[in-house]
Amino acid sequence: MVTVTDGVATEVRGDPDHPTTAGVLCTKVSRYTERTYHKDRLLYPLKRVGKKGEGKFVQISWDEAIGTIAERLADIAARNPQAILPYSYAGTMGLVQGESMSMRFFNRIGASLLDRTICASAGGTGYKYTIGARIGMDLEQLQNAKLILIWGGNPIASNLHFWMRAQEAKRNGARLIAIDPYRSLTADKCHQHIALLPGTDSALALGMMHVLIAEDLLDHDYIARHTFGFEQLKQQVLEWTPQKTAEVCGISADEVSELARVYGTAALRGEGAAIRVNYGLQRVHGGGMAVRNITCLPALVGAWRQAAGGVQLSLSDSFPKNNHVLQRPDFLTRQGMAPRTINMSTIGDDLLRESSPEFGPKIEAVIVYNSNPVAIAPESGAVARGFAREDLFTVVLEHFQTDTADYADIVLPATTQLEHVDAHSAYGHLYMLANNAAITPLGEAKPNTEIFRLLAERMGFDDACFRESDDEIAAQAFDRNNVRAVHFDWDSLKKNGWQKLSLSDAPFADGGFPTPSGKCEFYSAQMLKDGLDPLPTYIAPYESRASNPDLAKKYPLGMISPPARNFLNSSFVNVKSLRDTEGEPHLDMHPADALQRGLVSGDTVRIYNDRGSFNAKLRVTDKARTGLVVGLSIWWKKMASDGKNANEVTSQRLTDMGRAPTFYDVLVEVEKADIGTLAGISANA
Ligand SMILES: Nc1nc2c(c(=O)[nH]1)N[C@H]1C(S)=C(S)[C@@H](COP(=O)(O)OP(=O)(O)OC[C@H]3O[C@@H](n4cnc5c(=O)[nH]c(N)nc54)[C@H](O)[C@@H]3O)O[C@H]1N2
Ligand SMILES: Nc1nc2c(c(=O)[nH]1)N[C@H]1C(S)=C(S)[C@@H](COP(=O)(O)OP(=O)(O)OC[C@H]3O[C@@H](n4cnc5c(=O)[nH]c(N)nc54)[C@H](O)[C@@H]3O)O[C@H]1N2
Ligand SMILES: [Mo]
Repeated sequence: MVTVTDGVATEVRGDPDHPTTAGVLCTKVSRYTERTYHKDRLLYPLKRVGKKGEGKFVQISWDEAIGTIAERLADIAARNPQAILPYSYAGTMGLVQGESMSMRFFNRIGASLLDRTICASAGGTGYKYTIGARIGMDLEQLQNAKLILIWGGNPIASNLHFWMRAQEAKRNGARLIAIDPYRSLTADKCHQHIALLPGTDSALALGMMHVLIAEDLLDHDYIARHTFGFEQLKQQVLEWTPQKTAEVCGISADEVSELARVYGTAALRGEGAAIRVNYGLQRVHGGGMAVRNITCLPALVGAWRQAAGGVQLSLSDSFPKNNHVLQRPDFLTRQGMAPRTINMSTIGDDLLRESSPEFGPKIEAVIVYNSNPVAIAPESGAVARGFAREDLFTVVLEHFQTDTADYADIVLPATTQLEHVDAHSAYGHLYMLANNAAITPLGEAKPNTEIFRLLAERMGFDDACFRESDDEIAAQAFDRNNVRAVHFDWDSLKKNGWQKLSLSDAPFADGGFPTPSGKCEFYSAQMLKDGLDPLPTYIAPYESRASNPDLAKKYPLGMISPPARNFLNSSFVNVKSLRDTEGEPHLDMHPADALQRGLVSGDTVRIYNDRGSFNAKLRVTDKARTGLVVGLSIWWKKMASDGKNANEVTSQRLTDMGRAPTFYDVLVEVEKADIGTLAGISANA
């Protein structure tokens, strides 16, 4: 809800009647007006006049901007449309301002497709192999749970509305257990914190299954009726004794056994045993398998029988989105085109690739919207080198002059959520949402849709879908033929703001998993076909002391870079009140590791490996377990004293499934930074 006085938005509030949020907003979004009216908002189209990355631009007209882009894209498309690449992700997750008009445009051109893997595809894939779809327990049942495992997530920072319900459950007597290598804000407030080594969650789940089976903490009826492959699973987990599990995870054998017992007992008593499996544990080599293994647990103990039991990763597939209508992939088939797919998580390497029969044409143009790849993509030294290519044509649609916008040839000012219309699905709750425009666009900013409409028109695409208004697109966002959304009506959604999907409270109380067998698949034939182990297994990190001792001699510390509470990925970093709360880039290190290196709190340290380095202010704290350093993220590079951020040291290696990045599968060494160099940089800044 937005308060507007004389055409100016003065306050953004939560709707107290909305059941999931109950009127509460996170710290970031409550500052959304400060962000919208920020003095640095991009208000006019710009053309680069300095070197790439330097950030020197002059204002141009919309007519010149659209003309220049259309001409350049038409020229490239005439030779090979696949040399054009869209690059977009989570700036807005709206169905209209995300991938609707934009994808229609790129499909009409026949541009390369983008594999949108940067966030959730590893776990999403593991989850789907096991239970069939990204469906799970409804957040609105959580307050009734008696046990909540918060596994690889920090909801106080990243999912406040989950945390509100977890608190209510706690007041009702629930036990909260955090499984996280770092004592995050959330882990600190749980009854118990299991600080395992990063990337070892799949082993912990195997160890739990071992104990559940060995101690017969099983729902035999649920297993018989609703699962597939139990006998093979039994064999598979035999070796995962609490002792072996404890060694791999760097915890005690008692922690493994106790966790299994507490979990199995709560579920078998029908008390509501809930698992919130999040994203932190997916950003490692075996991230997909970790989620798969965890997703097997509720079926073993029959936790799905209770509405307040089961597991939630994402509820995305609950929403019947009309992607075919929104994005028009039929433009490709009709033109007989089957463009290649570029993985957004390897954009660094891919921008630097020459044409070849395997790769296809060299990338000649990138259109970036809703994303800031120079800051957020892994191994960002390579990403920046790619965007610095003189022969690359780059267009960036943005609110601000981000690290990526500095490399653009043309920057286009985009509207914020206060200025445009959108329809939203969600991944943590079950409401369809309408985003009405509260104010008129600032300056000459335009919605993403309008920008692609103008480009389509200038390129002579006269298909009717390019003339649809944002309301017309939004009105088709959900599929009314699907039982969950039969009641969807854009006009009433616009009036009411939100509308819950029609779904039962406990999705798998009586089985009905949307897998090939119709059961929860402990054994997955599809995984075998896809070249994976069909049964739950352990996949070690690429970079850890146990899996890569040679590398660990040089770089002995693991590093993770999860979201800072006051930033949303790299959004909001330039909002002063929020940045002031975070202060400056920090690195948390355990006292024993600091002592060994002669480092103390307040030191400026250099974190480095073969891929690159960045500086941060050291905080010596036992929040980080030994052997692990933590740099809360994602800072704008240009707002750091050395112009770098944590992604300088992350790698472009991909997860076991889902082709996702391995941001938290990294070894580094840390030393005191050379203050001389630093002083030089800040003097120039
Ligand atoms: N404030 C804020 N909120 C956000 C975001 C943000 O940037 N800022 N981003 C949004 C987005 S895009 C996403 S995807 C979600 C992410 O939301 P969550 O999945 O909750 O992710 P994080 O907050 O990153 O919490 C990840 C936790 O996992 C831990 N972790 C790291 N490695 C491992 C591991 O190997 N095993 C286990 N068990 N834990 C590990 C980290 O220490 C961290 O505490 O949050 C969304 N919400
Ligand atoms: N080291 C490290 N790296 C990470 C992560 C991590 O935990 N650690 N997390 C990863 C995850 S989970 C994710 S989801 C990605 C996120 O990466 P991105 O999806 O790139 O997210 P943001 O960094 O928030 O950048 C979004 C940009 O879109 C712009 N924007 C917002 N709304 C609009 C709009 O309506 N129109 C246009 N044109 N622009 C808009 C914002 O101003 C912002 O600059 O980062 C990943 N990178
Ligand atoms: Mo994400």
